[in-house]
Amino acid sequence: MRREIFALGVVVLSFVVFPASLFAYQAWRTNALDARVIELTANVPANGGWQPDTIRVHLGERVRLRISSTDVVHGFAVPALGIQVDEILPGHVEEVEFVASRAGRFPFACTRWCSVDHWRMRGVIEVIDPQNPNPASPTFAPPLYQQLNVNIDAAHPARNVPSEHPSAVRGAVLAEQITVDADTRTQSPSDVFAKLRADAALKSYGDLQLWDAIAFEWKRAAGDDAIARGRQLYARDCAACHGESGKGDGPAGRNLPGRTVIDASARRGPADFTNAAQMLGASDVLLQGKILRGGMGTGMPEWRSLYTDQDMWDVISFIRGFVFEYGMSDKK
Ligand code: HEC
Ligand SMILES: [Cu+2]
Repeated sequence: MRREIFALGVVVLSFVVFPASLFAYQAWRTNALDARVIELTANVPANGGWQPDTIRVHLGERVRLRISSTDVVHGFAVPALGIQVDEILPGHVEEVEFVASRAGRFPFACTRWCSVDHWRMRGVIEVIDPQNPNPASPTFAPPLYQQLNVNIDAAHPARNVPSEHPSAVRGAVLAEQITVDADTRTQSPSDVFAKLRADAALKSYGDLQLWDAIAFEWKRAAGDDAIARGRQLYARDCAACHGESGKGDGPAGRNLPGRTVIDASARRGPADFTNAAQMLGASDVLLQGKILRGGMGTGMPEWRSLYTDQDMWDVISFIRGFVFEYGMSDKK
């Protein structure tokens, strides 16, 4: 009898009392910490972009953003806080809640191509610690291109250009015979080609075969997952200017600021990623430098405030496929 009462006790405790107290605790927590409600409206940049575009909150505060659109469909992302709202439909209110648990500046951006100037649609959430309202600005390690002294503003024509686009698919077949020993981040493909071409052991291979092996090595070093992630980032953030096919002919790239001001002979529209003579002369580090800093005086936006290092490597891995013939059509 004693035993049965004990067992019943255990059952009541584990199925009733414990869950109930957990539930009560959750409810108490949500009510106890009242969220600070902030209204945020999304407008195409021509109509003012984010209102407000600077959101200041205190460290430790629970914040509830109520986001609405006054015109077309927008998106909202704060990458550093892991916040993403895919769709903000006109006439609806999307709510996101977060606790401002870290002081600092957290850039946010629209993630939908809402208009030609979409990429200007950015803002920042500032989390201020009242105890320390003016902290020294954090120091970051300088980006790789600076550490390696790569001049990202210099022209980077390839020293060697293949007669046609190399193919990573053909290169896969050669991988057993041709060892491409290269650092695919810091060396440009054309420098790697020069090294292979000078290798007497590879004399029997034609130029295009060496290029194919290089194309495959770039793909292998990046990995299929990185290329697949890069494809998504590219579609969301780059294709409108650089074009679906990478040719620099996206609809948003046509009337960029700077294009009309600069010497008409200088092609300063979005870069053409299918141009082997240009792309093969650039190392991944150089491309990363341009992506994170943006092209001064042209419409190339900076991505340092929104992209992680991994995001940048992923998108570069994908872009390489426009010359190396991979990534565009494979489905994940
Ligand atoms: C608003 C239009 C626009 C968007 C969006 C854009 N770019 Fe660009 N991009 C440009 C322009 C214009 C240039 C040419 C800059 C120059 O001449 O220095 C450029 C240049 C570049 C270059 C330099 C190429 C080279 O060989 O020097 C890279 C790499 C690049 N963009 C990558 C990207 C990536 C990756 C994205 C998306 C994350 C992106 N761009 C989004 C307009 C854009
Ligand atoms: Cu937008």
